[in-house]
Amino acid sequence: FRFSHAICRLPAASITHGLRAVDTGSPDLAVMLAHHADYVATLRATGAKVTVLPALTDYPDSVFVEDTALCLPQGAVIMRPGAPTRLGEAAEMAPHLVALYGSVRSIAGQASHIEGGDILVTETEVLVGRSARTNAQGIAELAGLVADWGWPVREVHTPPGVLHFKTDCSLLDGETILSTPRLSASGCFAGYRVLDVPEGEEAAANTIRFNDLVLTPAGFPRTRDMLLRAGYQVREIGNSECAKLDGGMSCLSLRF
Ligand code: CIR
Repeated sequence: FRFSHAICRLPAASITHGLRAVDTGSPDLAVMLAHHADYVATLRATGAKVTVLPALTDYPDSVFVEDTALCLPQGAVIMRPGAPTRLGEAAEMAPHLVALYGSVRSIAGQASHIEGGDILVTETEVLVGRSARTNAQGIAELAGLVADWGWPVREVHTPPGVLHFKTDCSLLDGETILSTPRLSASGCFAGYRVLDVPEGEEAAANTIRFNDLVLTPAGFPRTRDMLLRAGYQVREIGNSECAKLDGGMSCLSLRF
């Protein structure tokens, strides 16, 4: 959870065509841009260098950069998104990661699909949730690519009907995970300290610990108060527009 860099991408006007499980209305670009600027400023306030890439009109969901790559201290792995409309976003990200890391590895198997939103990196392991976007082949290929960097990969399950594994959980520090009760009940976090978000605030489970701060979506006061009581420094960021597209705090950046 200590990072020196982040990469974000501005949302494009085509964001109104972004993927969503349930249509709850069109996202408002101006409001999303204001939330995005607040998000970027908050990451920068921790001292990190934050690169903001230009909008990509051809890819409505490209503001959700997290799904395009996995960034580890030793190197980056370019993903193969399972959503056909998002496949091309990975290649758009690759040169930026090559510039920062020197080289990158890539998920290349035609049958392999994996999105960064399904991957939670703790201090000791990489957890990958199988989901509608991430399959066994993608997970197996990732495991092979990061083994010589010393990272064990453990396959877990994304709850049914939930977009990504990390829609329902986040790392708060070296040993603590914030989770929805429906995910933690699966037992996948045995050995970690787990804080469950209160019932009715499931959407607050997608937070990020970024250096000294925990960025949470605004509008979930019981989760905020629980985190404050646990001693975390919390910053609430507006997420109303990204939420219409099933996006949250983690989706908006690559962190390394
Ligand atoms: C999608 O369905 O792919 C986007 N509308 C939302 C992606 C959210 N990304 C993430 O959770 N990492």
